[in-house]
Amino acid sequence: MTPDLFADQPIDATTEILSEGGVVLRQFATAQGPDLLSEIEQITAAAPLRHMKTPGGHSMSVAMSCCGSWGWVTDARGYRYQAEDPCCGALWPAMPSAFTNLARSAAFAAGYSEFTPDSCLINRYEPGAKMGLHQDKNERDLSQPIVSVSLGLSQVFQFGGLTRSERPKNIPLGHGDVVVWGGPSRLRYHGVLTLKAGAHPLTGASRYNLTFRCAC
Ligand code: MD3
Ligand code: FE
Repeated sequence: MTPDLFADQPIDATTEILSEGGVVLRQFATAQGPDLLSEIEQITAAAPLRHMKTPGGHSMSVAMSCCGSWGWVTDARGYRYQAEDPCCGALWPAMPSAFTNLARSAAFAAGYSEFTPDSCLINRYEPGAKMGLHQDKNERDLSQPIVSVSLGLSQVFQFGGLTRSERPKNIPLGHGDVVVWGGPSRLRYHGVLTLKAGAHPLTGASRYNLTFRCAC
């Protein structure tokens, strides 16, 4: 059976296959929303959300922080993972066990056993923030998937192909939706459209996205 034949077809109440290796687990994290938010608050008290600069000198509209052994950073020197938060030189906060367990169980539900992320990037979008089409390829082991968890306001995710020129599909991601990207989908271009203003009972005017990675 070719998953592509069933693209966009729900295979049960909460699982959608987007592509070979791309699986949406709708509402998989909804029940854990309040716990995840309180972990985010603790992490960002130590490692504040900040608008990093791209190598080209532009300030990103999404505010970012990280936890785990490795954090993703961008500045004039380029994109990379590093063990210290550049804001102050301290190690990034540890990955909470609630994060690790959620990422592992989502990966398992999508067919990847033993997923052990060493990095979690925390993205916070406020109205007007977006992320242009890009590939995630700074990770050492591309055989490992990326697990993404959306919290708060819905935002339209763009799911492209293996080349920048392939026109992306638009997929709304709402509170608690989890997406697992591995196999042939691991290097697909992707981005998110501009967040529209709204009010979410848990996150207010924001959307958070957690991406769990095996970085190093
Ligand atoms: C598809 N974040 O942090 S999550 C990122 O909503 C990033 O914050 C977006 O792209 C966000 O790098 C999208 C969904 C996602 C994450 C990683 C992927 C989709 C992916 C890696 C490969 C293919
Ligand atoms: Fe990405």
